[in-house]
Amino acid sequence: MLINPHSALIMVDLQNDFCKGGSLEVPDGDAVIPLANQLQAKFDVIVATKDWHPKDHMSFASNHSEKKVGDVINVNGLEQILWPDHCVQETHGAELHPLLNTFKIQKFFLKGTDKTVDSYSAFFDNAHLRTTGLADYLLQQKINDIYIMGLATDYCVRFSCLDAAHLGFKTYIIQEACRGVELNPGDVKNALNEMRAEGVTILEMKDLT
Ligand code: VGL
Ligand code: ZN
Repeated sequence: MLINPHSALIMVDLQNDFCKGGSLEVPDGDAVIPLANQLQAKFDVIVATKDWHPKDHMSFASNHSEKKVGDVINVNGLEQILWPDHCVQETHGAELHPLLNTFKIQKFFLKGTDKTVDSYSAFFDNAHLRTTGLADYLLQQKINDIYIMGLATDYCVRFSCLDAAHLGFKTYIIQEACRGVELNPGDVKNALNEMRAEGVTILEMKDLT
């Protein structure tokens, strides 16, 4: 398929902590980095997100006594999964994967910076109270179509795709260029089905050549 000129590539959380040896390693997460580099050649508007937490972030199990990774707590009425400490601001784990090309990235959008609320989506925090500025940025550049890839399929990629579709962007996910945490078997498949049901188009790399 042809990529129309009013398209943007959004690369989600291609950070060390989600890759091999990282604290919240996504299985085979590194495999998407070369695909991110290939995809960038096809786009003029390219943005990237970074999960960017203060070290006292409430999504870290370590910040709750008597809780462990994987436990689910309730924060202001929202379910919150507790994660290992990850993507702490200004640490190696929060840096982009060293093999990711960055010279075409126009702007970075940071999420999860407020210690009181998590933020999976590239657009809004999980309570949908604050925006990251990404939607306005894309609208200013007359973007209609959004292509999303990155980590992790069942969390940040999923919620970014759902918000993009709900905001009215024509939204594509490049399936092979994403990997999931898969805390429970089937999470990635379910996430893709949910996205499809909400109007997101699932693409393969070969569809874009
Ligand atoms: C993510 C869990 C916690 C992600 C971020 O990037 O998908 N997952 N923080
Ligand atoms: Zn996080």
